[in-house]
Amino acid sequence: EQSIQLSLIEKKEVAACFTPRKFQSHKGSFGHLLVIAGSVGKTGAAALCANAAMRCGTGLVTLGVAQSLNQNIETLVAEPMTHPLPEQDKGFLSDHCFDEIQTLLKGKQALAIGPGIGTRAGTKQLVKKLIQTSQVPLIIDADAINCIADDSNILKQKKVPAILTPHPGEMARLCKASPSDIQADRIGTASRFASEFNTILILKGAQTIVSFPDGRSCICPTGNPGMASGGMGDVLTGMIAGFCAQGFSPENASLAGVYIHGLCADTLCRDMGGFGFIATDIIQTIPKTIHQYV
Ligand code: NPW
Ligand code: AMP
Ligand code: MG
Repeated sequence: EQSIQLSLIEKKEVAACFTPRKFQSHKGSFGHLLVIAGSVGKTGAAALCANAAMRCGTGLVTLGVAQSLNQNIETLVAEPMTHPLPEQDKGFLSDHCFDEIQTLLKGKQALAIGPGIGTRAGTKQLVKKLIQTSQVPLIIDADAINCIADDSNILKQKKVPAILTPHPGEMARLCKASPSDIQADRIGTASRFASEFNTILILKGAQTIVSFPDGRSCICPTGNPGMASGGMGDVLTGMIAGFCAQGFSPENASLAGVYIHGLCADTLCRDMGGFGFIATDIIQTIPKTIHQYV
C-alpha cells in the first residue's frame, strides 16, 4: 500500500491558478460547461450549480434538464442556457436522453453531473453510460455518486479524469460503510479510494480532504459550520466544474474550488455572522472573494 503524502492547501497555490485575461478574450475563450442536474422538487440544485459556474468565470454554461422542468428552470437562471432533455418518467432524467446528451457534449470542455437528479433505475443507467463514454473531464456529485454506489467499479471504465465530491453520507454509500466509519478515517478513506479508482476524491465536511490518485492528499483550511445548509455542495460542484471548463487542470480546479468555496463562507461569516448565510450568498461572493483574497 502506498504512503499518504499530506499537506494544507495554500493560498499561494490557489492564487497561481489564476492568470490575467488577455485583452482580446471572448466568452469562447473560457470554456463551455455542460451541467446535467435537477429533478422534480430539486430544480434548485441545478440552478445553484450552473450559476456558481458562471460566477467562477466560465465562458458559457448549458444546463441539461428533464424537459418538463425546463420552463421552471428558465426562471431560475439567466446567464446559463438550458436544454430540455427527453424524458420517460416526468421530471426525471434517464438513459432515454443519453443520445441527446452525447450531441450536447460536442464543444464542451467539462461535464458536471448529479445535483438533484435522484436515483431512479433509468437515472442510474444514464450516469453509468456517461461515465463510460465521456471524452471531457467529469465532475460527479450528489445523486450521481449514489447512482454508482452499487457498482463503483464502473469508474474503472472511464476514459477521462474524474472528480468525485461526496459528503460523508455519500462516501459511506460508495464504500458500503457507515458515515461514522468514514469520519473516523477521513484521510485514509479518501486517499485509498482515489488510488484504487484513479479519480480525484473530495471528501467534504469540516476540513474537506482532496485526494489524488498518486497518493497526495490536501486538507482545506477554509470553511465554517455556517456552511451546514442545503445547496452548499451543489455550488461547490458548479465551481469545480466551471474552473475545469475554463482550462484549469482537474487538480487545480479541485484545490481552487474547495478553497475558494470555503473562503467565500468565511468572508460571509465575518460580514454577516455564521447563522443564515445561504448557498446563493456564496455564489454572489465568489468574484470579490477571488479578487480580494486570492
Ligand atoms: P445525518 O443523518 O444528517 O447525520 P443525502 P442530500 C449524511 C439535492 N439537494 N457529516 C447525513 O447524516 C442534492 O444535490 C437539492 C456526517 C445523512 O445520512 C442531492 O441530489 C437541493 N454525515 C439530493 O438533494 C438542496 C453527513 O448524509 C446523509 C454529512 C440529496 O442530497 C439540498 C444525507 O445525505 C440538496 O443539495 C457530514 N458532513 N453530510 C435543492 N434546493 O434542489 C451529510 N451526511 O441523503 O445524500 O441527502 O445531501 O440532501
Ligand atoms: P452538501 O452536503 O453536498 O450540500 O455539501 C456541503 C458543503 O458545505 C461541503 O462543501 C462541505 O464541506 C461544506 N460544509 C458543511 N458543513 C461544514 C462545516 N462544518 N465546516 C466546513 N464546511 C462545511
Ligand atoms: Mg450535496
